[in-house]
Amino acid sequence: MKKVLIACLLSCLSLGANAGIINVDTSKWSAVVGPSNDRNTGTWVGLKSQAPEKRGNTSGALVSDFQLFGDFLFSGFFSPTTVDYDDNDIVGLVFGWQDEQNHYRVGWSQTQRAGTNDDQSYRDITGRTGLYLIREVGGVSNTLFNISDLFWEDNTSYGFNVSRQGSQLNVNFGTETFSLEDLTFTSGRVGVYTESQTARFWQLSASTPPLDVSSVAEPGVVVFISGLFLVVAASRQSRKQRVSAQASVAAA
Ligand SMILES: [Ca+2]
Ligand SMILES: [Ca+2]
Repeated sequence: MKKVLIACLLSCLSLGANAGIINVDTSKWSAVVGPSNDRNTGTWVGLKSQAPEKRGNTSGALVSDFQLFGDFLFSGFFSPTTVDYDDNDIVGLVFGWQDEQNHYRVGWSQTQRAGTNDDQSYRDITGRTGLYLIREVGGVSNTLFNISDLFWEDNTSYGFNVSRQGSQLNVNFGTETFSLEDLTFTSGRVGVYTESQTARFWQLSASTPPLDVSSVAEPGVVVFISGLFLVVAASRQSRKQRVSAQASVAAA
């Protein structure tokens, strides 16, 4: 019985360890109207090679085919400029995405640099520039975080990751990291977006905490929970058998 229990526990733990990994395949993601002033979906290339790229001066979001529930981690890399195209507008990511009017977005602009011929850059719908986190609910924007004078650099690659731990959102985007509490959208799709900007994104990955049974997000987690019940039930049965065996010994 003990061997069976250990084997079951190991197999359950193994299922649990893999439970949170989500298969990211950007060829299945959807190009949609973004959280933008410019109401178009833009054109994305590189979806099959898992490196979504905007080569034109367009807007729009690319959102995942899966939803994340509860705690999660979404990470990757991005570069706003290409070898032959320089611009100064908005590049960002979305999460808790229901639609373009209900989501969180992290956006970053380059804006007009002093002493250059750059055009004035796009601003978020809120009028924000620099780095910002916006919560959009029913088309009403709320700024949760903003550094208005922090801008991305040309010909530079950046990393990002955004995660939820209970009510806490942790955002690392480019050069900045910040955390705050918000429970408005505890589930939704993730994605990337641009406004009037070229950009490339790569090594996108998403996961949910593998052993956190409080967030039942993936079928694997459900399997793990079933397995846990199985282990608990088996342990109880084993104990019951021992107690009844001891009772028999005592009676004898
Ligand atoms: Ca530029
Ligand atoms: Ca532009």
